[in-house]
Amino acid sequence: MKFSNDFLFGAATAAYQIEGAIDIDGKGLSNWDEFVKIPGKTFEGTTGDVAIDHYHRFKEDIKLMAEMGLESYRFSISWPRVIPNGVGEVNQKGIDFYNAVIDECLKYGIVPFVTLYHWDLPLPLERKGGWVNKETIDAFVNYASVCFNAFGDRVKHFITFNETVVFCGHGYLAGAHPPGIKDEPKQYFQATHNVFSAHAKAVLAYKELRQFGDIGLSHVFSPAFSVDDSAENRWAEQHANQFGINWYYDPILKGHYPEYVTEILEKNGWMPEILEDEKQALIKAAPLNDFIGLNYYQPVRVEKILGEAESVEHSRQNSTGAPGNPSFDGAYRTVAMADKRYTKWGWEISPEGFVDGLRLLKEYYGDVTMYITENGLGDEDPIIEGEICDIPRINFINDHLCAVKKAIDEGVNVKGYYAWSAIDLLSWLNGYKKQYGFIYVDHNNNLERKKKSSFHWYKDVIDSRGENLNYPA
Ligand code: BGP
Repeated sequence: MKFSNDFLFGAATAAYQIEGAIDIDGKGLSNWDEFVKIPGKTFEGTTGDVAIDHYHRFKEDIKLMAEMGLESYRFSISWPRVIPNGVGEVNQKGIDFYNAVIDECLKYGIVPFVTLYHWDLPLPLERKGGWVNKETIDAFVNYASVCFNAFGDRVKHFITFNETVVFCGHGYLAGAHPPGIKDEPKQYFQATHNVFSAHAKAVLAYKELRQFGDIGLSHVFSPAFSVDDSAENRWAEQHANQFGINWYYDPILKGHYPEYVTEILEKNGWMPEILEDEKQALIKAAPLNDFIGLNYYQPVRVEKILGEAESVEHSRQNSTGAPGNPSFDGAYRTVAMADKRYTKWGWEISPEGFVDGLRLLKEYYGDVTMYITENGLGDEDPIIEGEICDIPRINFINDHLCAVKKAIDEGVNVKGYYAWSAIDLLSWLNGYKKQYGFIYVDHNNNLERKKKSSFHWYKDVIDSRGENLNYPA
């Protein structure tokens, strides 16, 4: 029951959620630095101004990760720390910081897995239209090239974008992430297309440098399953997966969009503007992607909306991931089911859905290399006699690693697993209350770090290469 020796056991974070130091050492402001200051946008007004102060404590944090036996650390680079205005001058102190983080990882033999864009867009670019503005594509490719040149000698795994569906969906449909726009499907599809174009052009730029590393992108993977066997709900499942999976992976892996979706976009006037050079970049880059990343937290259970389309009053609460909303096009709704298990935040716990979803991806995209770039349990961890006893997290990760092993044994090509998160950090909309880490951060005591039960458990899993997992009978 061991995972192969080249399988990477890792854990992940993202810059805005850990670094703090938002205006130190030449860093420019990001769209998030501004957005979190708008009243009501985040849980109890929490911000990443200080976060967990990783900017000043990264050595201590990476030392702990090494002690945990982590083989790989996925973290993101803050674009405005590297290029404060998004374009133009490069901030050497930003480059120095990430060089130090990378070198610290390598000192312990930890493989750095670097995300270039985990949602913090330089503010001047957001002001000029953000991802709807095509200038952002070139700005990203330039920023990516700066990173390849600065870090590519030591970083051999790059993720261009994290979860396009989340930052564009929340940005242009739900209004819950910057730029806070609601119900604008035309802008939403334009933003996603611009992101895919930026990805494709960055892949081409990377391959031209011949740095002999791997590049891909990460998508939140929430496979849709019908609530029952009825024809209409089966239709809802297909429809949801076309919009939620194929729209996101087809342009990357096949170099073109799924016809099912484009026909609907044409009919509704939602089709994005696709320039010829972007079309060519997608086609050329498709075979050059080395992997896809999957962030799996939960599947979605769907049923078709019969009759009048429902509308939803968007709020922070109904944008934080629990089922219960109609789809943007009013075609189906996501539902919580009586026979399923849910977290305190209403996210379904389903390792079975993970295996089924991985099977589905294999069916769609064949033998593509995959990394699970996020998976984990958001919880309020119990503290008993000073110990952080996060047993539910241990059970969650155990069951999901077993699901990954099962899929691998069935021939799905998964090369690594990154728990979300390495250390407790800021949840974008849920503040510091929702914890994910192996390492606890005490916000009442100078951000002191403390190992949780799961820290010791994950170390044992890595040491035994998964042999001591509690596999289902
Ligand atoms: C993913 C993001 C992460 C992280 C995680 C947990 O979508 O890539 O950055 O935040 O979700 O989400 P939450 O903090 O909302 O529970």
